[in-house]
Amino acid sequence: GILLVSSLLYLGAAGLHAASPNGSFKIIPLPSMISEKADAEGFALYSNVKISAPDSLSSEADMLRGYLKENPNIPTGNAPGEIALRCTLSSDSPEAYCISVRPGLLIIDGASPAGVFYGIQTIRKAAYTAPKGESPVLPSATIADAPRFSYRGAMLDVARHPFTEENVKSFIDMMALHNLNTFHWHITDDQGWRIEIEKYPLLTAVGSRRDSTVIGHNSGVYDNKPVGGYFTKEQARDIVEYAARRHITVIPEIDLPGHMLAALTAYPSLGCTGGPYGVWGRWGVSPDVLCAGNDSTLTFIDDVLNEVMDIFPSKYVHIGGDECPKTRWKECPKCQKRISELGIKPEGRFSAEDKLQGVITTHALQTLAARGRHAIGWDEILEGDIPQDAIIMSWRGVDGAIEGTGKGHHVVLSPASYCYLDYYQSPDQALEPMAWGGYVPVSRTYRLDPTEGMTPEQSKLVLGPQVNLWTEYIDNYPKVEYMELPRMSALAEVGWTPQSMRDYKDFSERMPALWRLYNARDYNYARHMADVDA
Ligand code: TNX
Repeated sequence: GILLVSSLLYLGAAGLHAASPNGSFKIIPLPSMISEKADAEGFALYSNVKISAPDSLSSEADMLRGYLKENPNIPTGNAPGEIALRCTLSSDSPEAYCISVRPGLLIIDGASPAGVFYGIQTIRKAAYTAPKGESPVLPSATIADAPRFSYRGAMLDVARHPFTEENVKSFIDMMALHNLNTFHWHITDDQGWRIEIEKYPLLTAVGSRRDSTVIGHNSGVYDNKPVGGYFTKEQARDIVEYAARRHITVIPEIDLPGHMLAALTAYPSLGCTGGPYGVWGRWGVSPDVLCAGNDSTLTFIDDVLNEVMDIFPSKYVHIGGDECPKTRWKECPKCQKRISELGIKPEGRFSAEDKLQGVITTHALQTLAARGRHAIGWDEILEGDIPQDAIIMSWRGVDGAIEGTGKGHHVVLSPASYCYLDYYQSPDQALEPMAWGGYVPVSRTYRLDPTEGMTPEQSKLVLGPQVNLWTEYIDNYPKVEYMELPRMSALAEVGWTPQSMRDYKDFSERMPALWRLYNARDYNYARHMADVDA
């Protein structure tokens, strides 16, 4: 009798601690190295687990606590063990981290707070690999991880349709979950100017409002519903800070000299014809652009960029440069005078007007350089003679990236045919919400290899990939999520995981765990990938 009782006691005591692992690591983006041990015991997660961290990691510790609480399967209770955050790892990449999981102790060691943050994201995702309804017990394991690229971006266009500060923060959270670290904020365009600039109050007073929006693909029929909204400097600074806590840099884009109709409407003297202009309610490329022969244009660019640099501390500022038709410049006496004064001659495939755009780009670059910043521009800026420190964002395919790196520029890859999330993600367009066109399923985004077709020298100049969401047809935030997810997860792996380890089938098998996280957060993701139990 005594023997039986004591052995039952023994089993009972062991049962309290010996939590058996109930799921192996299924992480997107796939870490560089995971080695799971076949221990009978693992690390049971509790939302009130002790988290120890130095003061320098208190923000990361708070984030971790929040992530544990967000998971409906993680219990509170008499939590055994401890999660220790450290920042002692030495690595070439500040974003590198190591994780050690043992019964009772889970250590996340980063090369910097950013590395710790990505280790936390990995644990956060691992906690969704337990079968539905079971509380997660992670297997004993060692993970060593670092990103392939230092730039992993997502662009959101708030010009075609404005979104709220809360929406933008939610977008930033969605990025963090996918280990993305650069938020490209497209904040001005023909259809709206959405950032406060003190020297030019009409940019927002006039340029942030349009009376009506065209229905569908430029049908010619308008809805007669005014659209407006902009971000104050204070709100923008708030967003910068919110992003920084998640190790995300905000890169603002002031798209120039094209896509400027909202600014021209506010200040008609900035255009070649003097207007009047109207904030556009249709889509496409406007022939009216900043006048290149007008001195006030360069002053305007300097003033705006300086105020933008006051708000955004990012090393890079995006100056647009895409789709700038030369129609007006060809007819404008002031622009033609400027061309002859500067002695600009057409050269090869470039007209004198193309090279005039290069003069404006170079001017903007110098304004940024005076404050230690660098310019990013869409691949069209390669058409002017531009300094080598300009960064090329390749969108019209990958050719801009290959040409750009060939000329010694750093590049970001966001080729439309892989990275444009305003394109359809299912072949069945009739069943999908309206999109720009095209067909970019999650498998297509996954197949981008940013250095393909480049020499090893060129490859070193690739900063990383980026997904872009243009919002002509996206007038509500749930649709933003629908277009981003799950394609953002494919981009995450393009940007993070070594190419030799990437495999679409393996990726698909890791998706259901991520979808459980999407469910817990109530993300409105596109579910037609497979009918898995997510
Ligand atoms: C081209 S990509 C544009 C945008 C549109 C987009 C629609 C780029 C630099 N310019 O103005 O919104 O196509 O896909």
